[in-house]
Amino acid sequence: MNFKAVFIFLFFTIFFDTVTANTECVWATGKVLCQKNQTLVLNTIVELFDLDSPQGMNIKNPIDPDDKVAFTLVEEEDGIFRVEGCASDQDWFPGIKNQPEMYFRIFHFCNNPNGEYKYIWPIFRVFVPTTYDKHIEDPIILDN
Ligand SMILES: *[C@@H]1O[C@H](CO)[C@@H](O)[C@H](O)[C@H]1NC(C)=O
Ligand SMILES: [Ca+2]
Repeated sequence: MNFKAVFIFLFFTIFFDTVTANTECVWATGKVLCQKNQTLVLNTIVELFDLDSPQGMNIKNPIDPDDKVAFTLVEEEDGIFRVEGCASDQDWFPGIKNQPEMYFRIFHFCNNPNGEYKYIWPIFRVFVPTTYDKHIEDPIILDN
């Protein structure tokens, strides 16, 4: 057994695991409203994404599409949804945590029977064990 090789292997495994990726999990809950007819919130799909554009915020990166982390279906007319999942982001600078930038993409039928997408900005960085529940108090209005 070559202890030196084992040591070097373990060192690099641990080093790269801790330095190059940062996994965070999200527990999110919220509410969607369709003010013209609340029945139309049924079958809304709420997707949770991790933005992967290098500088975050509202710029899309066409080469490296954002990662879909989780999704859920709105099954009750109250419009309440719950979604959870984990995302992992590259840490570009050793020791500086690059936390995933989370946002919702919603596919809904409030304005159009064929459905349409709505993106909810800005991104948020609220991770387990804290539940991201901003959109319970401040529901997402789907009407255009
Ligand atoms: C609301 O939408 C549902 C589902 O399409 C429909 O059955 C219902 O008649 C609508 N209600 C009103 C008040 O328009
Ligand atoms: Ca990201």
